[in-house]
Amino acid sequence: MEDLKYNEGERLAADYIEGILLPTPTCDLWDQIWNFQAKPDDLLVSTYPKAGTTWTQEIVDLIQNEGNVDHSQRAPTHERFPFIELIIPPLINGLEQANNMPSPRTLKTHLPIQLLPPSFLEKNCKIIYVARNAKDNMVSYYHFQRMNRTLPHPGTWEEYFETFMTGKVCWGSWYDHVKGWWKAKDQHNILYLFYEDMKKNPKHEIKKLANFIGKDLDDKTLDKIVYHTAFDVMKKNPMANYTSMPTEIMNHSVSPFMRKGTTGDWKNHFTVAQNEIFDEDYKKKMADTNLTFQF
Ligand code: PPS
Repeated sequence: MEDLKYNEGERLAADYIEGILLPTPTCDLWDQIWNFQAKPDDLLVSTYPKAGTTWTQEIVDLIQNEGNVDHSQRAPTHERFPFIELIIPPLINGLEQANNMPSPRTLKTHLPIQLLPPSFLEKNCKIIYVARNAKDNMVSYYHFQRMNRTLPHPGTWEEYFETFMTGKVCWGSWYDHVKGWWKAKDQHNILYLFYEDMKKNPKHEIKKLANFIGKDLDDKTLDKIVYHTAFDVMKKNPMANYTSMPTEIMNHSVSPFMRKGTTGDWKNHFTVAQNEIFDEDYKKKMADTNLTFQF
């Protein structure tokens, strides 16, 4: 495998596309990404980074396979589901992967709704959006930026707390992302789910996903999917835990991709003062939506 085009200790740079920070190689191919041609039978898993994408992808794969666990072992997550705007030269080109994949395709994106390639909505593709409460999402993203060299270094937790709240992270503001997709869900073919609901009642949410995908699964298959997509099982699954990524990209010894997989870990990171500042700011930023979260 060729070396990444940056040196030990360095990170990929990031730039802005319409005010949204994205890794520079993604910005460099932006015209091609924007003009991506979705097909009517594409299924898209869309999330803000660290909201439960990988978990949802594994569930979706097992629903599509009707619980065939061996089939879900055919390749690592990032090969089974092209991540359309992920460009890490020369290792990964999600756009090419998607274009070369036979239909029906299941794709991944973290793009905010306004940057979604228009063909997805024009072709009325089914889209699954998963949202996670901002505090846990922030904590998870912080640890991910520590271990992932294709994203900017997060700095200290105190610094990151500000960076996240001001939306100066890759893929932009959490607040705008979840609100934008929430607004879009009523006009398009979008199933909007929550990480916290999936944690509380996985079988119920898996059933919702199966219905949306158009699969009628029996109870035994649903139970099998619940088991194989539980955090502890996925953490040990080399095809789902991102350990197959080159260490130049993800260094699991800094922080594992499958880190905690819980709701409420923010309480181990936020100080009382930070929590007050956060809540105050959150109220203002979320005043214009009826979207609510469980913390
Ligand atoms: S990414 O890089 O944006 O695709 O990351 P993403 O998959 O969205 O989010 C990673 C977080 O999801 C947790 N995770 C899970 N939680 C519960 N159950 C299962 N099966 C599961 N699989 C992954 C993962 O641990 C990350 O959250 P944190 O809080 O960091 O542990």
